[in-house]
Amino acid sequence: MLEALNTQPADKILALVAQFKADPRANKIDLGVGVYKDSEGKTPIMRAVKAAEQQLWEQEQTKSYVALAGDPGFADAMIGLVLGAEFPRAGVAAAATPGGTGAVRQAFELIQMANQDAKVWVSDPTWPNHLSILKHLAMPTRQYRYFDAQTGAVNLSGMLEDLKKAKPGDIVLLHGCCHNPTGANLRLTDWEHVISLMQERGLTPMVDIAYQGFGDGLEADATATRVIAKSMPETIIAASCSKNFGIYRERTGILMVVAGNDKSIRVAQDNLAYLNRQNFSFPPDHGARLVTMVLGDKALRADWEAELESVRTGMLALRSQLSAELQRLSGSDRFGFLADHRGMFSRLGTTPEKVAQLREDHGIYMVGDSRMNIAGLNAQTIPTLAAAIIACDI
Ligand code: PLP
Ligand code: TYF
Repeated sequence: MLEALNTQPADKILALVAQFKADPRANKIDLGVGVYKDSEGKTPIMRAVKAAEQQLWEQEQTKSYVALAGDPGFADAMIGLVLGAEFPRAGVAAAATPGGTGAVRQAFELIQMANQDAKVWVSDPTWPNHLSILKHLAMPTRQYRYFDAQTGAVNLSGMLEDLKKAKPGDIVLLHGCCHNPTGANLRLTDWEHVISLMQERGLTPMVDIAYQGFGDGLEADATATRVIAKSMPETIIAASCSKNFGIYRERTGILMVVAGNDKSIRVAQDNLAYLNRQNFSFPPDHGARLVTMVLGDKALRADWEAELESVRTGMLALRSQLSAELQRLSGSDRFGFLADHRGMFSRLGTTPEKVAQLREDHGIYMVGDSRMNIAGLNAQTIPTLAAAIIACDI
């Protein structure tokens, strides 16, 4: 049987992790996989998460199953975090999933069950796993223009022009904030245009929000998602807790479906639980419980917010320093976009050959499309990176 299988294409981001590890150079710099690192290169367990974990260890009485859609308390807490405390709970169906990726996968399957012909429109570029899962599910997929390589900003007119070709019932996959891989994001006024177009054409938004709190702040990063959910008749939201709670390996995420009428919510809730049962039955609980504890306890929540805020402002400082250093060395403003980008990533906007040159000649590892993980830098490595970028004539 097994000889009938073909080997599968490797995940290019994850392949880079192994390549970096194998590089013996002491001064190598890892700007690859999207995991937050502090100035010492460590990915810490957040203080509030550690405290919640200790409480949980002391208080948890059973490890029995929870529910197919996960703990309703987790759904309540996450709906509050993503959609805001005022958002009507009755208008949301939700199910816990293994990570944000699990939510993306379940969302695609839900779409497929509802409408086999729906095309999923994704940004060009988008997170490679979006395309890979869509391909695996054999779902019709289209790309809309998104990134303007000249300016390093969003190509809004190209995006709108392409989305005008979408048919009623099609899905538009949007990054709620901190676009991966480019770092370029829509402004609120731009979002209004996208929303109007989706309304006019009868399109359904699917928001993937994996970096809430990494861009402009916890509330600001959720604004677009909230406006979409309020403006559209139906909205699908896949949220990840991996980055903002630093609980990557706990596999914590949630799929939400927002709709205007009770019947739709009931049937969506039923289908979310059904899909969980088909794919893995009960979702993991440990990370979800920690998130619920942190969000539900005043002191833990305040501490978590403070730590997340220092992560966010730290990355912003790295952006400014890199942009300023490149301005100094290049004598131009052409790297100013690095300071305007938000989240963990920025697309430098150079060729795979130059990316290979940075790796081979300078020990600097970034994804082949020139995506850099800003959190992989620190005050000492920024001048090295800037000098290498100039030396490679980028
Ligand atoms: N969506 C995007 C755009 C991402 O960058 C990520 C990566 O972390 C995810 C979803 C989901 O991540 P996870 O499955 O680790 O929660
Ligand atoms: O884009 C990233 O680097 C993160 C982490 O298959 C990641 O989202 C990368 C690849 C992957 C899963 C997660």
